[in-house]
Amino acid sequence: MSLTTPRPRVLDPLDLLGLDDELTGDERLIRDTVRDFVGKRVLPQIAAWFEAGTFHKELALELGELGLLGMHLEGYGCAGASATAYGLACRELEAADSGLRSFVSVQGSLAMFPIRAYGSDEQKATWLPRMARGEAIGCFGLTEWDFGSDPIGMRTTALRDVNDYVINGSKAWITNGGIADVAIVWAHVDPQPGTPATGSDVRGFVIPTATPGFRTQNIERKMSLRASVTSELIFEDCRVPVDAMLPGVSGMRGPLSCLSEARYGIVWGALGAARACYEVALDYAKTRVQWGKPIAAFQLTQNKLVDMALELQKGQLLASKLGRLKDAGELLPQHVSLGKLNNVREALAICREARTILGASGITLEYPIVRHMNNLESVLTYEGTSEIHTLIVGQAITGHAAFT
Ligand code: TGC
Ligand code: FAD
Repeated sequence: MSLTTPRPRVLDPLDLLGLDDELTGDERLIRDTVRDFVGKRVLPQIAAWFEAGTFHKELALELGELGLLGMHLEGYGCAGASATAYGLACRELEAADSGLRSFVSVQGSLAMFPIRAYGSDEQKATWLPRMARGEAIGCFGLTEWDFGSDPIGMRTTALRDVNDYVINGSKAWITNGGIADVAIVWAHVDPQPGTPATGSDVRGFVIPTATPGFRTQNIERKMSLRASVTSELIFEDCRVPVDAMLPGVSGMRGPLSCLSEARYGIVWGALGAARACYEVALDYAKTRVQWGKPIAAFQLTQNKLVDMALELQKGQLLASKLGRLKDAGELLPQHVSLGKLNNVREALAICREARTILGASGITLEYPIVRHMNNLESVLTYEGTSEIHTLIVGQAITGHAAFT
């Protein structure tokens, strides 16, 4: 006989299995704090920001005040939160907009994480406290115009000149680039002409964006992630001292390990965007009347809603499991690929299905669905495309690398 109090036998349409009931008190507090923040500060304005194509930089300070920047890191003003808490924050931020979660992912996982994990004491002390407070904004430059999924071939170089490195090249599609104070930039160091690039000479540099020879150019006319800044970083004889190099890592493991951190956040974040679309579609279906009854009463609409709710729960189970693995130090990059592949793919499918339930209304910015849908097109591509994550998992289960 069970001694626990039976739960009321009513399904929560947004959480059929009651998965959030398993959260700790601290995790619920983080969930509710972020939900409250985006509800008051972001949701009332996000459609206008998206339409105007602007990111409001002052949000950085507010996110810092909430302790969300680098929240899964220890020390230097970072909150040291659990992987699950970090995931929940990403989920609730992305329920508002993927651009907001992108900002937090890049700041915490792509810019602060490499400094925390591989930086010198001086780099950590200089940047991490200010970045945690949102006073300094970071970006991460790996991709180049000609090297996206296969970054090893990057052309950006850092050549040693006495006590400096001189950096030349460019990075493309860089989130936060045009508003950043510091860039984590990956480059081949002193490459030998004519030698095939293996990636072993790739090193990371911590570069203040005010350094002479460093400029940025924003990428305009995006139809996705419009409330996020995306830029090109350009280096023309950009001279940095040797101690700008991250001393603790060399080779592709450096940037790829940062990607694992950020991809983990996306596994959770995508669920937020999908949940927001499902919630709107469910409400709409209950009130939109055709043939004299709510469209929610039609079997085909119910079929859509049930599939959406089911995929949301499956995605949440996956994210929760990855969170437990991460906290136990057992999370493999391939686990993260499985999560990113599934949850972004399913989130996009949920948003598209939700859009059909709203009919014509679904295409306007009066509702969040088309915004989330368009945003998720970027999320499907960045941090490793769905094809690349398929190949990573494919290699793990067959033993054959099929990238080339
Ligand atoms: P490979 O030879 O397999 O590995 C090289 C070294 O790296 C290690 N490693 C990882 N470590 C941690 N996490 C991971 N995910 C790792 N993947 C590999 C590996 O163990 C090895 O270490 P070591 O010590 O033995 O040397 O790797 P590869 O260089 O052949 O890479 C293959 C491939 C295709 C998987 C990789 O290039 C890849 O993931 N490509 C996708 C590129 C990508 O995701 N770019 C993202 C750019 S950043 C971005 O999009 C930010 S969006 C920001 C936002 O707004 O949210
Ligand atoms: P490509 O690599 O050219 O791929 C094109 C297509 O070919 C894709 O469908 C891909 O899956 C497929 N493909 C490629 N190789 C294979 C293969 N071996 N087998 C099968 N199919 C394959 N990068 C950063 O470094 N920092 C950032 O902050 C950042 N932010 C971004 C923000 C936005 C809004 C966007 C859209 C991108 C951002 N990126 C960033 C870049 C992003 O990581 C790349 O776009 C992504 O890695 C894919 O590279 P690509 O666009 O060059 O596509």
